[in-house]
Amino acid sequence: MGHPLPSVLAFFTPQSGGSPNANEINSLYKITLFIALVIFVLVEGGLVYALVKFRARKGAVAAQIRGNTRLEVGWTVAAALILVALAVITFSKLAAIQNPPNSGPAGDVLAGDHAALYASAEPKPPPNGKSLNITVIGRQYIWQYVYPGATEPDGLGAPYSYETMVVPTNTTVTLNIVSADVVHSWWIPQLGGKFQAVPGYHNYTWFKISKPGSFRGQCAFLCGRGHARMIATVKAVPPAQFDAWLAYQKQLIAQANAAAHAARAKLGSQAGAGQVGNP
Ligand SMILES: [Cu+2]
Repeated sequence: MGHPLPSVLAFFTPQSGGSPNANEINSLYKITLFIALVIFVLVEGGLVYALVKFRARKGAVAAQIRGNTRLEVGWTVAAALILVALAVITFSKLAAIQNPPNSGPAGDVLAGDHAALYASAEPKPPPNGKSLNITVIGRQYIWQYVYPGATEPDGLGAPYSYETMVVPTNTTVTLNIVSADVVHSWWIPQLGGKFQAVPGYHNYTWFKISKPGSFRGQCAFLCGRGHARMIATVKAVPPAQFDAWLAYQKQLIAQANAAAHAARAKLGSQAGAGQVGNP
């Protein structure tokens, strides 16, 4: 970071660098910012020039000009052309922002076939239909992530984690964002745009991280007293490490469930002061 310009520019532009969609949003923002800057300098430059050149002088009489058809048509057409150019550039970038690409060749094997899940037109699967699909559940006041690997037909028994989402590198990760209570907003700035978690609705987005690393974010929608604590981290690790982590997570959940089951059984068999017998 020798040159000061990149850091100044980074201050005024969206965060990116974690995922292709975030990078496309960033470059689109920079193109628009650059065009707007050129127009700003031209307009303000003309204004300052006129202020200085035609400032009030003793005895000077201002010229009275009524209309100039060529000038008026000129700036209307020029403004329209700039808008058309911006629209064309935006639409040409939109596909790369919205549509997830395929996983890389070194992607995770757990990136399964989700074609069946995408019967509705809304969520966009990668071209080959394979992605690691994670359900993001917003709840007051913590993010929960449910990974593939349900052991029961109703979707129960799947491994999950809180606050930190672990994902494999080189793998297209699609997110199904839902809420268990009120509206929350999922946002990891370096991985792309914001998506709201709305009770009763599903929102979909994706990211693909090439190198191991951590990306921090926070709930971006005031959701109650604990909103400020509702942080989120996406941690990308090599696929083999992810598989090992997921297996360990499954084991921890199974152990905790077994312990809870045993404690419940023990409580049920005890007759003590706290025991209330059925009449
Ligand atoms: Cu919140």
